Amino acid sequence: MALQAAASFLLPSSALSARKEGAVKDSAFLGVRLVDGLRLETGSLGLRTKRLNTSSVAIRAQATAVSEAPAAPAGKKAVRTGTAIITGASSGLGLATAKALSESGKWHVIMACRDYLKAARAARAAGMAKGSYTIVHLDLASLDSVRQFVSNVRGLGMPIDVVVCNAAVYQPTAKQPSFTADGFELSVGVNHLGHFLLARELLEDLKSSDFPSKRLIIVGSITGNTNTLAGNVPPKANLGDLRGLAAGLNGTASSAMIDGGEFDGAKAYKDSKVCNMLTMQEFHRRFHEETGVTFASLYPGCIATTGLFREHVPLFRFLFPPFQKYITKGYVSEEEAGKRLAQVVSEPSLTKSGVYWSWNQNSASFENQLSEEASDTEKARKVWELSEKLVGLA
Ligand code: NDP
Ligand code: PMR
Repeated sequence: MALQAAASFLLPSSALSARKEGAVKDSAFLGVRLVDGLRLETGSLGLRTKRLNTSSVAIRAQATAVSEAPAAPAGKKAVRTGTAIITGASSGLGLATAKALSESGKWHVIMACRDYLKAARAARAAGMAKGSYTIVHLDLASLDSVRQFVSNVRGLGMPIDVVVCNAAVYQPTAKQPSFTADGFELSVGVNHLGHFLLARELLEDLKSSDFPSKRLIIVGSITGNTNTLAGNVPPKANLGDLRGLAAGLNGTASSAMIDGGEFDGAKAYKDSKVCNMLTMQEFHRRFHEETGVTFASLYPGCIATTGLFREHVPLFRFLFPPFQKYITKGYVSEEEAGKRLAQVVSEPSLTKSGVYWSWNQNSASFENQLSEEASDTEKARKVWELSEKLVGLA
């Protein structure tokens, strides 16, 4: 009952009309299994110092030295400070994870953000120690920016031990698609294609890292998984036969949607999350053995208060947190979610590759099952090959 009452407030009107028209079966709501779901620091990192091109406005500086990792017990080899790149670290989950890692004293965080000033203010407001992070400009809505970022980060001369593809946009109320600089529909362009190029480029750097556990993490979500109640809230993720992706998602010569259908911002986001989870597994199959890199994805819980919902209607933003707290009980705070993602970055117990991590009500991590589509190996291969073409790698 409570779920049904909430549905009328929380569901997008398109979804409600779809229900009325019978396009969505009631069983989709009730008959499915509920699854719980940059001046540059050098010395203490043991880095070579490189002279940076000061004309580049893309790299900005944080001063002072990086805190040392705690001394290792006698007989054990000291582990150096790790370096983790986190995209979209200026708010929400990315910021909370950057804070958790920075506070551990064991990590230097490269905050890969599109808005330098916002990221700088956010890091300061979160109380992150000055020397524990570096902000480097990255706009995932531009493949040129992704390539420039890779070059700038390499210019820092730091090792790259962990990469977290976290940034995302969600446009549930958009009537028309918007596009990246390269002409891809924005949600899939930023959430998937920008990250795909970034991850492919940085794989070499991860491979050459001497860190005990190097990792590439791509944030997924329950809402892209149709084996869950949340994943059955319309519009449901569905990549179809990938005809829209194959045609370039440009909304003119082709559809802006991966499946070739009519534009729907909420579905585009969920489709992008399916691509994120498929990409993680394809990386695992192609590169885990050869590189020793751990590839992982996760659903951190419903962080109902983040900026992800900034484009949603005010009533949704008002009701969503209490709905998730008291009705679905899927809510987690930004702080808790940040600790979860920080575990996937650094916990020795979460070294297994190819895993989609979730947490139970006691906040214990477990290996979760992906939906049929999000674990379809043939689809993963096709998404990989089409994405390669779109970002200019094939
Ligand atoms: P936020 O909106 O708080 O964070 C998103 C981040 O992505 C922001 O830092 C934003 O930058 C950045 N970003 C957006 N567009 C670009 C771009 N073009 N280039 C670079 N950075 C960009 O949302 P969340 O913290 O909730 O989302 C983080 C991740 O968690 C996403 O992958 C999301 O799918 C996932 N997730 C979230 C859930 C939730 O309940 N909130 C649940 C499951 C998964 P800026 O600050 O400049 O806007
Ligand atoms: Mg959902 C256990 C049930 C559950 C969980 C864990 C989520 C998570 N949601 C659940 C159930 C429901 N939601 C139900 C029953 C409804 C109908 C009332 C519902 C509705 C709903 C809407 C309209 N939920 C939403 C929306 C959004 O716009 C959010 C979204 O899809 O963003 C893409 C969302 C979410 N619900 C979640 C989570 C984690 C989200 C947002 C984030 C995401 O996947 O990144």
